[in-house]
Amino acid sequence: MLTVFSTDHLLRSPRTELYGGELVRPHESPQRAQIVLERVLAQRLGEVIAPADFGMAPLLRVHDPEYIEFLQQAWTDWVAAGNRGEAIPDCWPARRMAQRRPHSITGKLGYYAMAGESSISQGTWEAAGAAAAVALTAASGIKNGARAAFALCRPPGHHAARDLYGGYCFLNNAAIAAQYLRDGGAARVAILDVDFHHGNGTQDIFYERADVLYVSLHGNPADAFPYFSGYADETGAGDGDGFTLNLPLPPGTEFGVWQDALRIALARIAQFRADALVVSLGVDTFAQDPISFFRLQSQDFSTYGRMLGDCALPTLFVLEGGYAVGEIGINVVNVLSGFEEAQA
Ligand code: OKP
Ligand code: ZN
Repeated sequence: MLTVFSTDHLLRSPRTELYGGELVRPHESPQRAQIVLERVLAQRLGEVIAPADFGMAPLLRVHDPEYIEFLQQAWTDWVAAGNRGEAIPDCWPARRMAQRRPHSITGKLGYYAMAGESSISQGTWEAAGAAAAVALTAASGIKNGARAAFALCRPPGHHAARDLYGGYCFLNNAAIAAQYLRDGGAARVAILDVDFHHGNGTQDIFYERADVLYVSLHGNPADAFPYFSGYADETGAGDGDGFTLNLPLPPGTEFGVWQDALRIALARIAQFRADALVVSLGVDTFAQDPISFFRLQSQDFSTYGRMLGDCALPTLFVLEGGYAVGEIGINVVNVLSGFEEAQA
């Protein structure tokens, strides 16, 4: 399987994450990608290439132009305003308040943030742009007939909506890739989100569309981030009614129960007759993940990788979460190797 990787992910290296009432070292760290890359190489998964340049057009198919401008300018504006720490919002357009875009950078941070943990620091925009290019390059492999490709990208993307960042995400890499596949001729694209967290951004981007199916297994939002998205009764709207499927699962969920939910997800994807599958591949379902509450073991990632391979669809894997850094490489590559075994 082809892997696409860019060292430009290193440009996203903030010092802080707002966590438990403290500013801690971020869970979403550069080390994550380096460890996944090492495992890809050690297991000889296949060729590793750098991304091509796709320009801004494919980003603007998914994201709001003013939001993109905000991301490009945020760090500069934050520093110019005299702030000494990293850029964190502290005021949001909550219920009954004006939903307007302020001039102030602090106001803009609140306007565009769906959560407050993710500090913006120097290089964040450049790294997010490189992650999207990684996803697009891997998607172009699928478009050109590859059976599978792996976008080894960070920062992740599935919490980023058309005009929202947060949950460690800035550009929605999987959504940008799915839209690129649609624009390249795939009539129907399915997105399967196996990250522990609900992909509120991906769901929102395609919520009113019947051409991109969004299916997610995740920690019940009543108990888990992002708290305000991912309930089972969110099923799509308008033309997209019935084209979102959320399968929230409770604290302590073991692989057997998770696998039953995956079977339901894969049945819906088969019924949809997708031309291509995009997997939002987060391995924070792992039992030892520091911020999640499922109980998958490393061998379970191989088992479900084989189940994905059995779907026999052109499949693009896009890296999302996974914060048990010691095992992130093993768990990610177990999914990809399981997929390839089923193909064999
Ligand atoms: C990003 B991805 C837990 C706080 C969680 C944000 C989590 C973002 C996850 N107490 N804060 O979906 O892996
Ligand atoms: Zn996650």
